[in-house]
Amino acid sequence: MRFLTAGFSHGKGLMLIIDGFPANVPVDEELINIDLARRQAGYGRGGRQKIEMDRVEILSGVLGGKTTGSPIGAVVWNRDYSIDKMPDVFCPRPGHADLAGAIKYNQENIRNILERASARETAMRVIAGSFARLFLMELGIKSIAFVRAIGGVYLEEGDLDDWSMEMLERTVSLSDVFCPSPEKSEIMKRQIDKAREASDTLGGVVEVWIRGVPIGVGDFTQWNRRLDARLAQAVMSVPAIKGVEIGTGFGLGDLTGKTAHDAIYFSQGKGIYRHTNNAGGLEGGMSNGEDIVVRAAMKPIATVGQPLDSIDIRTGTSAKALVERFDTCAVPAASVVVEAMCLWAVAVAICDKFGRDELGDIKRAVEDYKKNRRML
Ligand code: EPS
Repeated sequence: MRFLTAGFSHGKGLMLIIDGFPANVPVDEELINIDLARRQAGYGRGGRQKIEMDRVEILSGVLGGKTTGSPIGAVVWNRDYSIDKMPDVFCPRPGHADLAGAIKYNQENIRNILERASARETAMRVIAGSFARLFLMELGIKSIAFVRAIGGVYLEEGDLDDWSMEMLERTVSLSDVFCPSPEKSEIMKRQIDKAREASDTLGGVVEVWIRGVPIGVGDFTQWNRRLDARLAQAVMSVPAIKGVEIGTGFGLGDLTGKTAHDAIYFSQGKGIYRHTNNAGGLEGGMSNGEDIVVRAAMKPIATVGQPLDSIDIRTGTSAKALVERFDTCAVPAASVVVEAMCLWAVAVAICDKFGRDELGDIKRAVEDYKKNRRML
């Protein structure tokens, strides 16, 4: 199962092809549109999101409300379709694809690079992730994404102890910055206001939990089949993401073996369980039945109102970097994109283990597996 995207930020639209998606998965277009709207939302977004109203148009692969097993084709049309009128760009923004892209593709006009490197492409990732979500929901697997930090304001680890997924969902949906704590949300919003006043931008940290993945998805026997490695690649592919952690991640390096690992217990009622989840639901590159927990660090958006030093790539003379319309903070949007990419990586790994042709076959394979493994 794979997907490809195409499209420019200010072109006619963005395109997605998903190849190898299971047949008979019910498709609710409104759920996809809700995910697209979540990506456009969040305090700190710029002017473009006031223009666009991203909605999916499915062109193939779905009939009678269900996938058919054929390639899925989908588009989002841009309202701001102004690519022919956009000014030429010669001064690369530090932190963006501008400089390396222009040199690599031998383009004097950086517009030819940034139109594709723009994070607008992530609308297509969200659609791919929504399809993965619709498939995983059929297997009882669900996810939640939220914002852990913006501009150095953190939701502390302990703040989420004993929170149910439902409570998280409710509080995240009520927050303008997709952070479950109302108090921290307000502080984050004030940070964003301050950055906006200073014509600056802010990054942060997003977090995704995926619940219900059966034990043993992913594989330790080859490097590229490890589910943690696939998640890391999927998440790192999101523009502006500079760090990925699974579970306690970097913090594990500070612990000893006795405290780092999640002791194993069993009871007839609960089955196999743990009291801690430092491993973030992954051991040996495989799911271990606990929540899969992925955290990602997003750098501040590279376009800033008071531009950094740069050069004119035609001459090498000093110049200020390009300033265009920009988001002060896109961390809430990034939580939606990172969630989509995690759902995609898990869906691919599920198909690797249980088959990918047809939903009923996959469901039966999962049930048989659970029945045939002791203690599952
Ligand atoms: C984006 C649309 C873009 C940017 C942003 C993401 O719109 P415009 O360039 O017309 O303002 O707001 O792109 C970037 C953050 C970037 O660095 O390229 C979107 O729809 O997500």
